[in-house]
Amino acid sequence: MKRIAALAVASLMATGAAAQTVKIGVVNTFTGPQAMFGDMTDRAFKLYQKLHDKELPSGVKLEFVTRDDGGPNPDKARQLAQELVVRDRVQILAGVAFTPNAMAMAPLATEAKIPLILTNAGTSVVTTRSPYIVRFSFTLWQSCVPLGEWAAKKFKRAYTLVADYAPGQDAEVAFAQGFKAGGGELVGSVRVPLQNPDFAPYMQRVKDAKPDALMVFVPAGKTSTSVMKTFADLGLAAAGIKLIGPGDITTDEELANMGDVALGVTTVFHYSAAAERPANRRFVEAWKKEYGANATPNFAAVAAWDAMAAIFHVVKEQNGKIDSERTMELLKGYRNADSPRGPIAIDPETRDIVQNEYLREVRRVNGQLANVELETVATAVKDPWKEMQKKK
Ligand code: VNL
Repeated sequence: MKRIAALAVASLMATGAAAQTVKIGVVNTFTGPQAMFGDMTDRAFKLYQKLHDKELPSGVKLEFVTRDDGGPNPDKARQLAQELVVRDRVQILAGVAFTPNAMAMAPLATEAKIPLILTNAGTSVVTTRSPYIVRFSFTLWQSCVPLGEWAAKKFKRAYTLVADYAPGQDAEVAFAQGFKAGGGELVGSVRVPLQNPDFAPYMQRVKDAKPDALMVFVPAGKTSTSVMKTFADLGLAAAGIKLIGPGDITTDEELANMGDVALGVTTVFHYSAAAERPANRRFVEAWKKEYGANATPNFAAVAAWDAMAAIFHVVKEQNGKIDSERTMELLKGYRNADSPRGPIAIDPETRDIVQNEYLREVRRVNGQLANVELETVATAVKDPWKEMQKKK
């Protein structure tokens, strides 16, 4: 062991100004109904690097070691993260679509003192599980409180249907809080299995209750499309029930697969590929140039894009010699006034993202379905759940 270390040092010295490689371990979902998360994140990481590579200090390189957790599977995620840290000696961990996986990785980040940069996992509590976690995605509380407040102005009676795990529970509780505060009446709420759900019996129950609106949260991807289809097939739209939710249910890349049933669905979210901000136009244009005219980045892509910009920042500031404490210090003060989603910042106190929330409606734009931003319903939103905990 000692001899190997000595050899390594000798060979570094022999090459003079040694090339500095920063190793980043990625755990994400590349297979199953939520495979788009891995794909979007990977594409965003690669595109950012390609366009910004020259900004890295000379001799500094980023190396990615990427692993598929296969979906909501905390044991697998923990094991992969452990291998990345112990065997591959990564200096930063990134990615993670599913909350239970991020929760399982948190103690490892703490023990190994390795920053874990989340590009999805949106349950509020996640960032409290390790001082080494920083989140570049969103929380369900950020979108669902303003969604509930907006819905209360439009609808008297609402029903909620959420995937039965942590972020679904956050969405349900946050929406109820906003909706009831605005004077709305919640007539029912149902939680559906996370894996392989058949939405039909639940949708039938909702239809029978005759609410004005149905708020849905499910993990974004193919599952969003099956919700949309069942909603239409069982005649809820025809019965005059309005479908609303956080943007996961109208995830940009699935709109074409959903078809006209998605028209008019209203959501609150922090990112739409259709947003007119110049930074977003440039981002979407670069994406299409790289991945084809039919490729559309979504919220997972923008989270990874912004996370990579932050990784570049910490690598540049440290000249490629990554120290975990210094990295966390830099990430805590991180801000970007010009993200494709608008201004973002990391709250130094909670290490969670601060961002705007937009009210959007699915409309046809130039022949294609798009999440058209109608208004900014909340600016510079800190995670409302954490703000509430502080007051307790
Ligand atoms: C989560 C949140 C997962 C939103 C999602 O899809 C999503 C999570 C995998 O925190 O687990 O769209």
